[in-house]
Amino acid sequence: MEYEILKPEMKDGIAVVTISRPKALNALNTRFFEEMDDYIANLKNDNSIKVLVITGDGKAFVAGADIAEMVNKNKEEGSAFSRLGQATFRSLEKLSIPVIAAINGFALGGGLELTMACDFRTASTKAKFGQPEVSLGLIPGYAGTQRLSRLVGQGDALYLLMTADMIGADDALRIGLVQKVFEPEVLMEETLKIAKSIVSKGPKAVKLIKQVVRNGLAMDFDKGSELEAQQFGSLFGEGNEGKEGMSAFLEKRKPEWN
Ligand code: DAK
Repeated sequence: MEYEILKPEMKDGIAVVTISRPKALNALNTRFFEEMDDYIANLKNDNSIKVLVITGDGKAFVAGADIAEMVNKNKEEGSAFSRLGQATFRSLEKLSIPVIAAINGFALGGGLELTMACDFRTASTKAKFGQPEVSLGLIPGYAGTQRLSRLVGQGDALYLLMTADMIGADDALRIGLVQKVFEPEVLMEETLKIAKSIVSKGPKAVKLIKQVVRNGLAMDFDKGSELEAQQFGSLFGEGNEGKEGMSAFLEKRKPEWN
């Protein structure tokens, strides 16, 4: 599929996809979701990619779902748009590799929800965050109510959702909405350093971390711990990643991952 909105790049096991529709502050429209579905499907078949970074072009990461496209939809069309977006966000979240949002500017509404479907977030000091849906007489529709409250806790989530206030990168860092903040000119460079550091780690272990943390959160503590124990064990034994990593440490050499 030819992309009009996505700008994909790949280097050294890291895929970077830039959302580029700057005239509408990269607002999410049907075309975006179709392209993203295609992009995710291709990534799933590409074992050379170990980490995905998503960023935005211009002054926004994504300023929300496309209000101009949504405004004239009837109920059926609104539901179809909703299902399309929800499915895309779920398949992004279910990718086995780590996904990092590098938030260069506005991350509002559906844009903030997109970052929350990623595994963690880095941000420029110029980034702005908010869930302004209530200003439009809406509520978030891409699981923003669920993911935000799980990420930052009930009080900060309800504050952001009820007031529609926009917060800056420092506040986002303080409440745990983003994990690192960088000056705008080094955001990508620093984010790629983090991605490279992950690429150097045991690839199976990295994928298991994602699987155990994400699946474990949907379980009670004991079941989650049992899942951890099972997957911990799967890394042991001849030919397995844990064996290689621990042997390399003891032999004072770099591990050679398969
Ligand atoms: N959609 C469409 N166009 C947008 C847009 C958006 N979300 N945000 C900005 N634009 C367009 C503006 O209309 C403007 O277009 P022109 O007038 O130049 O043609 C252009 O981008 C530049 O924007 P501004 O001129 O407004 O730029 P400023 O720097 O002055 O302001 C701003 C930046 C981000 C503060 C402002 O643009 C703004 O407030 N934008 C709207 C932000 C917003 O409300 N976002 C949330 C959208 S609602 C659901 C699923 C999802 C959702 C709901 C339900 N279901 C599954 C049920 C999600 C809803 C949303 O995300």
